[in-house]
Amino acid sequence: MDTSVAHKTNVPDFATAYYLLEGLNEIGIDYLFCNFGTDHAPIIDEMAHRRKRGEAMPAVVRCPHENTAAHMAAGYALVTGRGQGVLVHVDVGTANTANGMHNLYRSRLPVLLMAGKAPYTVNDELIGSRDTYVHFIQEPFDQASLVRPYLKWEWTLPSGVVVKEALRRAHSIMQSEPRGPVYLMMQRETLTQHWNADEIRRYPADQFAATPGGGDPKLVSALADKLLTAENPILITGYAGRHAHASRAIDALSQFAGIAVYEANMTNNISHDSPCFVGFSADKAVPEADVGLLVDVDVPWFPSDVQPSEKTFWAHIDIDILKPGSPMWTFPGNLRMQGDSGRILDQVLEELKAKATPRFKAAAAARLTRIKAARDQRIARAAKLAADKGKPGAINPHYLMAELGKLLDDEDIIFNEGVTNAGAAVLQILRRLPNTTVRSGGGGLGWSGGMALGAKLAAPHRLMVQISGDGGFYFGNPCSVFAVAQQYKLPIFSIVLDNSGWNAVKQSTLRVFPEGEAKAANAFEAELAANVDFTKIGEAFGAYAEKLTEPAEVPAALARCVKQVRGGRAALLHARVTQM
Ligand SMILES: Cc1ncc(C[n+]2csc(CCOP(=O)(O)OP(=O)(O)O)c2C)c(N)n1
Ligand SMILES: [Mg+2]
Repeated sequence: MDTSVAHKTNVPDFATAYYLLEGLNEIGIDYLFCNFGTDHAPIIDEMAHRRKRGEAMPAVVRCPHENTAAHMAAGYALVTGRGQGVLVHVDVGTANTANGMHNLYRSRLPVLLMAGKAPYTVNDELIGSRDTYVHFIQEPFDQASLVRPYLKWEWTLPSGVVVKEALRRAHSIMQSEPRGPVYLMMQRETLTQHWNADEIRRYPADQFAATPGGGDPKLVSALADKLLTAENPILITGYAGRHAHASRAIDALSQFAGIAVYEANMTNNISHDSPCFVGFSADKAVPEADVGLLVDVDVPWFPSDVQPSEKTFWAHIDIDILKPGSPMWTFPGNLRMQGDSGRILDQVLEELKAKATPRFKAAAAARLTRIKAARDQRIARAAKLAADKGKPGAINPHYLMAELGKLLDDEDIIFNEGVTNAGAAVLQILRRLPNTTVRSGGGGLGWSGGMALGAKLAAPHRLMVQISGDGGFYFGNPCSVFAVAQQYKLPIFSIVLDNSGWNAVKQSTLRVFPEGEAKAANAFEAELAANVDFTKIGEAFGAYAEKLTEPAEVPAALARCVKQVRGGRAALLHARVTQM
C-alpha cells in the first residue's frame, strides 16, 4: 500500500485554531478574556479568518492584566452559571492567573483557562516553529504546576483532530458540581495543523451534562426524625445562596421547623428577608444547638473560638461534602448527604410535613417567635452601629455602608472585598435576593474589580458595586480594571475603604501576640503610602472619581457616584474611613 498518497477529498480543510474557535462557541463560551502573546499567532489569524467568513466565535475582551481576565470570567460565571474562556500567554501569563484560579476554585466557579506552550520545533520544520528569544526560555518542565492546586482537569492538546473532544471534556468537568477551573495548553504547531472539516467530530451538549442528585431517602427520613424532636435546631450556610432555589428551600424548611438560620463566612448570600435569618455568626448558638444543619458551607465557625457540644446531632448537606481540595477539614457530620442542597432540603421538608405532629407544630411556632425577636434585635444593633457617622478623615464604615444600601436595587450586586470592613457591609446591607452580596471563597486579594466587570458584562442592567480595602485595591490592578471598564463600556462602581494600610495584618499580629513586641513598639508593618489620591487612577481611564473625607458628605457623594454609573460611566469613590 502506498502510504504517501494524499487524502483526496472535496471537504474544506482548516487549521486547528479555526476549529478551536468553533468548538469554544459550541460549548457555550460567549467570551474569551484574553492577554495575548507569541503563542497566540495561529489563534489571532483564525479569529480574523472566521470574522472575514462571517462565522461565529466568542467575543474577545482584551485585558491589560491576567488578574482582570481571570476574575472577569469569575463574575460572568457567577451571574450566568457558565464558565467562559481565559486565554493567556504560556507559563508567565498562567502564573499571573494563579491568584484568580485560587479564587475561582475556592468559590466553585467554572472557567476554561487556556495558554500556549513554547513551540516544540526549533529548525522551522513546521508552521509555527520557534522564531524568537522567548520561545527558548518560556518552556518549563511542568507549566500546569503553576496552577495545578486549583484545577479539576488539565491537558496539552496532542493533535487538532481531537480539539472539539478536548473542549467538550474540559466543559463537562468545569460545569459539573462542584464547579471549578480546567486548563488546556496548546502548542503553535498543533494549532496550525490542517484538518478536513469532516474529520473533526462534534460532541453535542445534551450527551455530556452531569446533574447533581438529591438525598438518599433513608438519610432524608433520619434527618426529618431528628428535626421532629429537636428543641433548639440551627442551620449554618456559607454558599447555598449561589442557587436561588436553595435559598428558598432554606427559608421554607426553617419557617416550617422553627430553625434559626446563620450565614457564616459567607461567599454567596441567601435571602436575608427570611424571618428565620438571624445573623452572620453562629458562635453563641453552636454550643447550645441540639440539632445542627451545615448546608453548603466551608467554615461554619472557627474551632479556636467555638467548641460544639458532643451531644449535638450534626447533619451536613453539601455539593462539596468532602472538601477534597483541603488537606484539613474536620467539621462534624453525624449524617452527610452530598448533592444539590435545595433539592435535598425540599425532600427533608416534604418528609417532615408528612410526619409533623400537633406537638411539633406548636413547638416550631414558639421557636419562630423567639427567632423573630433575635432577628429584630440584630437589626437594631446594626442600626445603632450605623448611627455614628465618624469623624472627618475617619468616616465610620457602618454609616457609609448603611447609606450605600439605601441606593441599591434588589438585583444590584455587591462584590465585598472590604477585608476588616467586610463585616460592616454585610451587616448594614441586608439583601432580599440571594447571590447579591458576594465574597471570594478564596483568600487571594484583588478579585472584586474584575468580578464586577465580568458580572456587568453578563447583566448590563444591574449595578455592580466593588467594595475594596485600600490594600485590596492595589492587588486588583486597578489600572487594568478601569481600562477594561472604559474600553468595553462596562461602568462599575468602585468604593475604596482607605484605612491607610493592611489592618488585617495588624489585627492578626495582635491576635497571636496580644501583648507582644509589635504592640509595644506600635510597629505592625501594615502602613502603606500616606496621602495617596486613588481618584487619579480612575480619572486616567475616564471614570468619575471623588475623594471623600467628610461624614456629612457621604449621602451626596454616594448619590453622585451611583448617578454616574447608572448613566453609563464608571465611578470611583475613595473614602477615608476609621483608621486602623
Ligand atoms: C494576594 C494576597 N496577598 C496577601 C494577602 C494577605 N492579606 C490579607 S488581608 C491583607 C490586608 C488587606 O488590606 P486592605 O484591603 O486595606 O484591608 P484592611 O485589612 O485594611 O481592612 C493582606 C495583605 C492576601 N490575602 N492576598
Ligand atoms: Mg486597609
